[in-house]
Amino acid sequence: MPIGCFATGGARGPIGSSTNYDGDGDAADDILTMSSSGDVWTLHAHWAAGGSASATVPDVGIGARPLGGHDLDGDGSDEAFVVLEGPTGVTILVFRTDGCGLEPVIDDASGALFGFPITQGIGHFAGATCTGIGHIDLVAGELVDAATGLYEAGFVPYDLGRDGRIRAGFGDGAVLDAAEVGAHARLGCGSLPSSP
Ligand SMILES: [Ca+2]
Ligand SMILES: [Ca+2]
Repeated sequence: MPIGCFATGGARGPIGSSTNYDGDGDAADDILTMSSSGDVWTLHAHWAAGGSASATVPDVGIGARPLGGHDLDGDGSDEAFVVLEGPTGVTILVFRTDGCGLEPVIDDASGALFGFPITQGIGHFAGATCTGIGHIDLVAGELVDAATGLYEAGFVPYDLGRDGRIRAGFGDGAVLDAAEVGAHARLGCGSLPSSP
């Protein structure tokens, strides 16, 4: 049983929107909060045993808030999911606990932060499903035939490695009707809200 993360100093307790998760895997609830100062947004993990860790959240549009935790790679510690609010939907960023610090999950192909959209707009949609330890499937599609209401969708599986980098696998395509789009245009990762 891990003893959990702690540090001397650092603010303890929620600042604005907060949510519980277990970022250090000690089975005690830690707290995720967001703060902003000018254009700089910062995610904070407040450890149950005391102290906190933080990471800068880049490219925040309208606003950002912590969504909650899900152990994406099965190492016993929750990854932190953060919602970036945009004009046409939301993008989800994922942060992992590295030692007792917070680090963003990196897209191995681009070297940039890994982010995925959850949207359902006019003629397009995107969603994501956690499909097993280390795996997340992203789906996105567009309306291709207004008369029949059929969407052309692509599914791509991603694997999160213990190095904190996430890698795309081979994608697959499908044609979906409106009801199927509604079922896929959401987040499906454990107890996280499906429509962030
Ligand atoms: Ca904990
Ligand atoms: Ca984990």
